Amino acid sequence: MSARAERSKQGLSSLSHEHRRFEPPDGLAANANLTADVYEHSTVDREQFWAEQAERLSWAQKWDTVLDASSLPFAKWFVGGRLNAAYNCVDRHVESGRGDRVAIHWVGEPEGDTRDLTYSDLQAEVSKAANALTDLGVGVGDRVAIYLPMIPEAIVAMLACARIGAPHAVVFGGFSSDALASRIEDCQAKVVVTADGGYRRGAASALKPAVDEALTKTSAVEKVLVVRRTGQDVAWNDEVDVWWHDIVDGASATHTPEPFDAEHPLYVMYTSGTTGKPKGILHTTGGYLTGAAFTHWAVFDLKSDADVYWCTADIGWVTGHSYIVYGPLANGATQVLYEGTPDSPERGRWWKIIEKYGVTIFYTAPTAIRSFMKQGNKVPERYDLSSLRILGSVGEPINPEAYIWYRHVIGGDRTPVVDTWWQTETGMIMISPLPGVAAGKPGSAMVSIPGVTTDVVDEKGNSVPNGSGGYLVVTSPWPSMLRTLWGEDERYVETYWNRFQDKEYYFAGDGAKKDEDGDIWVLGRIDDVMNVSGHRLSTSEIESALVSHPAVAEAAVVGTSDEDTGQAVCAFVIQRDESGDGGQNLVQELRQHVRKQIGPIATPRRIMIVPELPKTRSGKIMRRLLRDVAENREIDDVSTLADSSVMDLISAGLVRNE
Ligand code: 6R9
Repeated sequence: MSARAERSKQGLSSLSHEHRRFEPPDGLAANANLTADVYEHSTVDREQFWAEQAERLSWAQKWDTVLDASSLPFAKWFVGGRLNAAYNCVDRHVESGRGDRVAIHWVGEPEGDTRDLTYSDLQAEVSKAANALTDLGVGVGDRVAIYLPMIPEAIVAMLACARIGAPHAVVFGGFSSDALASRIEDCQAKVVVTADGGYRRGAASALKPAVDEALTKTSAVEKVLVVRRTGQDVAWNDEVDVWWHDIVDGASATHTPEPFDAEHPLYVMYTSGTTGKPKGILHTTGGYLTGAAFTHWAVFDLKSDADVYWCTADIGWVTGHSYIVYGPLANGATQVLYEGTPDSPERGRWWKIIEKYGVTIFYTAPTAIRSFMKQGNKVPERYDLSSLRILGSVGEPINPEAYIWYRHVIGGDRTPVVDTWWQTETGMIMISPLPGVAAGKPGSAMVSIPGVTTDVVDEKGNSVPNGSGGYLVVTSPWPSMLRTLWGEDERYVETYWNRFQDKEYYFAGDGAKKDEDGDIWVLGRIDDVMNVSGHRLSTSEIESALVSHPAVAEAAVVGTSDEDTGQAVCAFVIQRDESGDGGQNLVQELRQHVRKQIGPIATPRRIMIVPELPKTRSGKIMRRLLRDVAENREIDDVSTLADSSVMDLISAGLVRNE
């Protein structure tokens, strides 16, 4: 092994100090949807395996060919098959006698503002909305932008689009009018579905003005369909604006869904690239729905007649698409949908909802878990969370301390934690432990789910040995893979498929490590991997070390350029509520702590105690901005920050800390 490879291995092996293992509880393992033999079964004939999973859906016409890979990376799945996604998510459950089952327990942010929708209710609502959209002139293939708060109409609108074959482009309600306008323009949306506003942090927050402004920047839109949610005043243009209650509520509740080709576009979801224009990820119908339904059933061990499922994502993100709308509803699940913020009107709001509805499966993000950790154990301890049986995590690496806290304080040490790795592009969970099979390792997403083949490879695309790190790739097509970038076939090929010569691998843009058992640890985006004196160090690894110190609630690490070492480690740290006032002693102590946990090479050059960290609205830490602060640069564009005043707080705090 070269000296460089040896050094790189040392850097990566420091994660292996995590030796805790959590076996699945006996009861869960004995009744699990999947057992260990599924892995072997899925590899005997991968296409046959996915064909079996596609049988979970109702097809108007069965496919002739499972996978057409003749013009990769433009794959086609279930070629010749025809189905309707909305029929699969709604009508068929009613037809099989499950119409009275609650599909959605909706919880508005104002307390007591709740609504339950059964599958029959959903069928009527989706049918009405499909008829109304048709009346507005939306036809097969037309795009509809959806810009709504977390209210049932958001799901209804998505399914109504799917029902009439009009691909939706949901834009997160927290995005600005500029972001909305550029997305509408890119996909040429004919109709926008929005609301007067929604409730956030205890107050009505307006949405329609952003749509009005966006319409001054694009001429694609013909009609705006507006849900009345808050009752606040809105500007009105009779030629364009239509109230939902005027045309949807009165529409016929009967609508016959037409089956579409398996490869008919289902939706476009925009996601930020590293720079420049957002990418319009295109998902199609048959393969996507198969992947979302199978993984939701397998990874969460869903028992659709008994479980109450809750995913806290917003429908403006892919997690909301696959694991609030398409996966759970295709499976006939009962789920909670919550409109507001986790701490409104009080810090225990989420736990109160879990107690009230007896939530059994809970899926959230590490950033939320860490912010609850920061508040201490007393808040969740006031609630009865004993209904929970499986916890999930998604969106970023979950550091072992947060994993343990989640399992212990929220899961009462009973619940497996499934750390699920996937992306907008993959459409479905790709790497995750199966809760009835795996002995969970805090911090590791473990292995590819059955039917998926991933690997960690070097620069040339060669598989690295256990104990080493490299690039995370998917080595064969999967049913819910993105089909292209909207209107940008070339960028699709360039961004994801051209990284390795002679290898048709999907390049995920994440760094990962295989431990001695061959289990995968996702280290984060490759631009978050630092190189300090030739050692490969992961930002998340150092963040984990910092968070494992009792005084630290949350940490973000960036690599800053350094003449001597290439990059230097710079850490931003939020203190726990309960701990002392921090300052120089704490900074010294944390340096020592990281030194001890990982090694001298990882010792942060600078540690800054800050009150908040800059995050995107989906909760990802914006390391780019922190890098600017650390390198004393002018602070870059903060337009996608959830709260742009955070940067002022950090800069003010820095003056104090220097
Ligand atoms: C589903 C979603 C995708 C990126 C992905 C990776 C990070 C997601 C993760 C994870 C470590 C996990 N990511 N899940 N990193 N462990 N369990 O988040 O989609 O918004 O497209 O983000 O998120 O870096 O590449 P998306």
